[in-house]
Order: sequence, then C-alpha cells, then structure tokens
Amino acid sequence: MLMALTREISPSIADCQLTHLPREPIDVDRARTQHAAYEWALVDAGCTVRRLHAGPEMPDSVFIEDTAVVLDDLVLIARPGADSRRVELPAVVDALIRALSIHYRPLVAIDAPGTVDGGDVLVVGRRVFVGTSRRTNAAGIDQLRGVLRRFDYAMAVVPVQRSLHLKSAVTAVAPDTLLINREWAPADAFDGFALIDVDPGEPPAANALLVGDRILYPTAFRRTRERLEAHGVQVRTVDVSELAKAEGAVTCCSLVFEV
Ligand code: CIR
Repeated sequence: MLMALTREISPSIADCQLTHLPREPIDVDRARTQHAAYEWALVDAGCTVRRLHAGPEMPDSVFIEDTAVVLDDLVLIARPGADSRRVELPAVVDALIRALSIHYRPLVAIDAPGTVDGGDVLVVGRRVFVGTSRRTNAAGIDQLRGVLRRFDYAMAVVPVQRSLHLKSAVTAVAPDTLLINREWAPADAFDGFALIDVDPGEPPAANALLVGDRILYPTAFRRTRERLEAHGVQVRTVDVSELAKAEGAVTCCSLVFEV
C-alpha cells in the first residue's frame, strides 16, 4: 500500500523561511484549498493520505519532505538547515514509526552539527543524489554517506546553484528519466538517466512528484508540461501557486512510501 504523510498549513505560514523569493502575502484559505486538492491528487494516484497537525510555532510545516527521507531499507530523519524548522521533527518521527510499525525499517537520524534537508535528497532506485545547498552541509553529507554505504546505496554529491534544494533543480519523472534545470544542477552528475530539460522560460519547473504511474505537477509550468507529455509522461496538474510564494512546490508537501 502506498502511504502519503502530509502536514497542515500552519496559521503562521506568512512567517515562512524565504531564500530566493521576496515576501508576498499568502492567502491561507486559498493555500489550504490548494493543499487539500493536492492531497486528493495523491489519493487519486493510489495513496492513503495521513495529514499531521501543525501549530503556529512551525510556519514551514506543510513542507514535510524536508524532515525525513523514507527509503526501502531505512528511514532517514533529517536535520533541517533552518533552525526554525527543527521543531517539526518529533511529530513526523512519531507518525513514521506508527505508519511503518508492521513493515519495520531502522530509523537513522542526522546529528548536529550535520544538517540535511529532505529536499536535497533525490532517491532513484538504489542511487541517492545529495545536493550541497545552503541547507545541507558537509557534516550532514558525511553522515549520510556512512549510513547509505551501510545499506548498500550508491551516493553521489551534486552541487546546487541558485536553487533552494536539489529537488528544485532535478526530480525523477520515471524510474529512468529525470526532469532537470541544467542551470541549477549539472547534467553530467546523472549518467545513465534520460534527461528532460525544463522549458528555458520556466526555470523553477523541475520539481515533479512521481507517484505510481504519473507525476503530480504544478499547473503553472505549461510549456514544460507539454515537453513531459511529448515524452509519454502522464501528468496530473495541481495548482500550488500559494505554496510557491513560500518557496514550496510539489515534492515538498508529502512523504510518499510503500507500507
Ligand atoms: C523553506 O525555506 O524551508 C520553506 N519555505 C520551503 C521549503 C520547500 N521545501 C522543499 O522544496 N523541499
């Protein structure tokens, strides 16, 4: 069974972290409506969705992807690079332990001074790509390397430029195909994969969430969507325009895994 953990939009989302975008007013009701539609798209794709509660002390709570990475053989508890986001961890750990209780996987946590944001960890089969963004530091990457080696995953470090996370620059749209903005992540890091480039007029369009036989994908990137469909990718669009003002996209709003 496919499970998706999501998290409520905090009433304080207006105070979210911002790195590359200017602060703009966020319509919280509209963001919540969009988020609910996103959750329905996950249900449509075959997921059982469990939404965690969020309080005002965690403005970025909806971006649950940054708190953990669920792999087939283990669960990695991340340590977000932004201090304000560490308060998000305990409830996610709790929910993961409960969700995975029958299909046990070891939990491994990144420790201080290491930092890793889940948005910097792209898992494709047994290959794991880790972005060196402002949120993921060398100590975090060293810890990850040790852990992944123990579990027999191949790990590669990818420098990220001008984007918040690795997965703002590249994501998987099929088991052997990646969607990429080569200006933000170097294409030669991904040997063996077919690459689809984002449309040059849509730099933030590389973030797609692959769930089963389709991707969830922002309505905003019409031209890149045409490219994806021309390559045979089945696209289910979701409007995430309010969450985009908080520098979020589609992968960041869920943790999707088999239970
Ligand atoms: C942050 O800066 O942490 C949030 N405002 C946005 C996080 C988006 N997460 C992601 O792309 N994985």
